[in-house]
Amino acid sequence: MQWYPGHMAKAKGLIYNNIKLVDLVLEVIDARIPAASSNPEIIKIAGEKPRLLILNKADLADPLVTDKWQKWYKEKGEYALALNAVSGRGIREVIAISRQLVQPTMAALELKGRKKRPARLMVVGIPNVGKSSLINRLAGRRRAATGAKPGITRGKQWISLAGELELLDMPGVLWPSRRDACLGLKLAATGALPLESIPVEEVAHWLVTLLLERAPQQLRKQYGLPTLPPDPYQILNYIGKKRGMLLPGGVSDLNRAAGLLLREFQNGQLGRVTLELPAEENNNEVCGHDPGGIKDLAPGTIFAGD
Ligand SMILES: Nc1nc2c(ncn2[C@@H]2O[C@H](COP(=O)(O)OP(=O)(O)OP(=O)(O)O)[C@@H](O)[C@H]2O)c(=O)[nH]1
Ligand SMILES: [Mg+2]
Repeated sequence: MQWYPGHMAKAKGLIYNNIKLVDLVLEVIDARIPAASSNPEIIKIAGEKPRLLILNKADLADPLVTDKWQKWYKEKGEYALALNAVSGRGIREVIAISRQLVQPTMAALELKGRKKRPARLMVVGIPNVGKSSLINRLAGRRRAATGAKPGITRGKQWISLAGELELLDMPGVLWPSRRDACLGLKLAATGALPLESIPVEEVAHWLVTLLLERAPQQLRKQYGLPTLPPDPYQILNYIGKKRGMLLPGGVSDLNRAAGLLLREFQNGQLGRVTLELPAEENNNEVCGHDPGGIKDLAPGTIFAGD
């Protein structure tokens, strides 16, 4: 994934142009990092249009913490639904709430005497949160039918959904915007940044620190650790030995062990763990140690891929 200012400007332009056409914005965020994966700028861009937050990859997040996030959003007057866009769990609610949210707009149009039309939806979100999966879920076979036609224009495609809804067949790619000290670490740990572009050992060190706090037994079980040493590097060292990731001389290859741990975390093999709690003051709790070189980078730089 390459992401640099040129692309960012283009993505921004696409969102500005398309958002005018829709009645509801579905912002897909990662249920494991709801704050770090959302972009509050979308609220400004969307203006008066309602927004529905989709806490996607809910199957990988701690369900109790997801409940807390949902309550937290509700208190702020926002709608947030948990979803697994791969299995489809939660999709019915997404459709039902979407219909409710567009209802006032559609009623107002009708009052003005406008011709009745389906309500229009657009999916937005930062890279890798599951925008395409959601579109496929919502559209089902209908999308395949549209895409299968030869010579399809590159212009806008609307997919009609059940319940008088229409979906823009193209997600709006948002850019991460939070100036959170842990932003880079959180995006890297959840897979929003490719492993090749990040200092894997630093990210794994940070993640293990957090897992020691939130999911110590899962960590222990997954790697057959007899005890849990407090130093994350010792744990990575153990994983390297255990999985046969050795450097010449028989020492553990920490870089490979770190990559393995990140992949297994991203696959859910270390259990359902949420990396951020809803209270603002808790978001930086495990960033106490120096998260290293990627914490201060501007969002555009994080995605520069060089
Ligand atoms: N476990 C799990 N994986 C998911 C879920 N939704 C999407 N994924 C996976 O996450 C990865 C990214 O999903 P996409 O739908 O391609 O995400 P995207 O936002 O369109 O990504 P970009 O187009 O790169 O910005 C894929 O490997 C999906 O299978 C989910 O709810 N649960
Ligand atoms: Mg996509």
